[in-house]
Amino acid sequence: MERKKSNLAVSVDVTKSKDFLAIIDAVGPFVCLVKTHVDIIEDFDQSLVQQLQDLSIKHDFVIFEDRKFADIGNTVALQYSSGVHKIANWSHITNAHPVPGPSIISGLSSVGLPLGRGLLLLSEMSTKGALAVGSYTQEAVRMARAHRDFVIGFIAQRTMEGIGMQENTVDKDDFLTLTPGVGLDAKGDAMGQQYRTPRQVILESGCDVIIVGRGIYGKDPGLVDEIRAQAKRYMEAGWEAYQDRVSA
Ligand code: 5FU
Repeated sequence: MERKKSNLAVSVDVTKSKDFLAIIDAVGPFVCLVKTHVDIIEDFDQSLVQQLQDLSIKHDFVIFEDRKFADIGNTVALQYSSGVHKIANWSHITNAHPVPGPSIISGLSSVGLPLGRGLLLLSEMSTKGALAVGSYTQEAVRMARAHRDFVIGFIAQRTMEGIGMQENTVDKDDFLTLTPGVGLDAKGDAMGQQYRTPRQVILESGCDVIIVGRGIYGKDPGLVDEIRAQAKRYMEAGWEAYQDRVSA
């Protein structure tokens, strides 16, 4: 993030490999991270993974498969390592719902730790009526603190720093907060998504990384110049908000 002066992650939620790779190559210079949902790609094969890894090296970004694991330890270990997608082989970071309890972290770390991977826990969500609130969020943060070798942060709407801690605790968490539900032009979609601006997310809510999908590639995945311009716009907005936060 510091090297590229970018706290922008782009979520590339398209169904064709050709669009997927073209968008990533266009936004690559502006992002610290590319977030994927590989299970929506209709013509997925292992060569796509190779091309994604090549782009990650070319543009210097981290790959995050937004798999949202949510099952027992044994099952998530198999889902992470095996099947069609073999996520652990190529995704630097993945994420999990804390709903099954700490065993989901043990299951995933049995695969991911030896490969040097990292995990994000979903302690909150961006959607209207999300149930990940209150004591659920607090317990998610406790689970993360108990597994600092593998959990590197959260998907959340605000920083999780200090949540569930006794007052006056000096211990600093140093977890990352990556935040979806970010848009400069829209307030939401027809399916419950809610958007806030990079300034609200980074400066007011203390998050680290903005995750932007349709705000960047939304109009037409073929309009590469427009996608590049939007990526630059969000990168500048995100970084400016971060600089304002750290200098405040
Ligand atoms: F965990 C979450 C969440 O709380 N909200 C989200 O929107 C994940 N997401 C993902 O971020 C979602 O699956 C999409 O891939 C992306 C947001 O895309 P958008 O096009 O910017 O709405």
